[in-house]
Amino acid sequence: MLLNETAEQIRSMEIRGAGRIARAAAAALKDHAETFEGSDIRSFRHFMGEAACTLLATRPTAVSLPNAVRFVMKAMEGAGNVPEAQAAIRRAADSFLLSSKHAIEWIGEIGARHISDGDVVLTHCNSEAALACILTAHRQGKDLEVFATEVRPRNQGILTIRALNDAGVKTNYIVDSAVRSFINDVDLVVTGADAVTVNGAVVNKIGTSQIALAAHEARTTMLVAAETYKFAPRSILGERIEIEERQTDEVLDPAVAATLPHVRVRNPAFDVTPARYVDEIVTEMGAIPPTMAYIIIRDHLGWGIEEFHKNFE
Ligand code: RUB
Repeated sequence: MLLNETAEQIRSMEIRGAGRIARAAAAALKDHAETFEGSDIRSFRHFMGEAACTLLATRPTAVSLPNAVRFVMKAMEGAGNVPEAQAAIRRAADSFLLSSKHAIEWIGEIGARHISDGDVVLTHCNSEAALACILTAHRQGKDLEVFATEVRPRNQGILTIRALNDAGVKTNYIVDSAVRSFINDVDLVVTGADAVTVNGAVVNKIGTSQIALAAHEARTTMLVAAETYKFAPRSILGERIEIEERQTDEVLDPAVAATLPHVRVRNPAFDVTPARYVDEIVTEMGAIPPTMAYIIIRDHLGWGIEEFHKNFE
């Protein structure tokens, strides 16, 4: 697929969810590299650099996107000519796609161990990683019941209930505001993440922080399922995660909005759940307390402060 098409599909949310966005970007860079005609390595680097910028400009919040782009682009650093650089990009993209697939499988296995026979699990939005935990537990023969939220305004909950229904999981579909009414019937909340910052805060679909708060009040366990490439390296410099604010017509019909001149519609797509409301983050490296985020960023992703010093020099 052409790079611009992938970028448009991410922008329009035809491709959505942090993991899928990252994989689509890695695959797009790989395909794009093959379309280069010429033999000048500097032109090739420029060609790929522009592609990377196009992908990075699609949606601002999911850190999996810059992490995937950086992983693929970094691979060509040592290449001396175009065929070498193309091969390096191909290898890096394939390796990212494979490790992302394995990460989801591992998260499913580890997350499923947190789910017991007879448990009631609540999930929010449509997260591959969170669903992997639930569906793995279901495949292991555990008798589960799920509460899945609607996820206003884009209704990603429909994707979730379809996946659960197709797998034969007993599921309750509720509006977002009904979470607190049902939280005492729930044993475990499992959501995904778009980003995890160095202080263990989790950025995920709008509404996640309210759910975490309700879970905390009810002493219900809150798990976040997230591949390590959702962890935000630049948060160790104090850089904030930008919360995407989407078009207002997703929330209110423009014809109605036009009759309400004093009303401003707000539509943030994500929110931040502080680490203290998250019991564990289930990654492919194991389930960790959110306060261990720095270790993942430094030791696993390889981003100590030294990495930034290089760029300051
Ligand atoms: C998707 C969303 C998901 C995370 C994790 O938001 O918030 O919970 O991206 O998903 P949107 P996954 O629909 O706006 O992209 O586990 O699939 O990466």
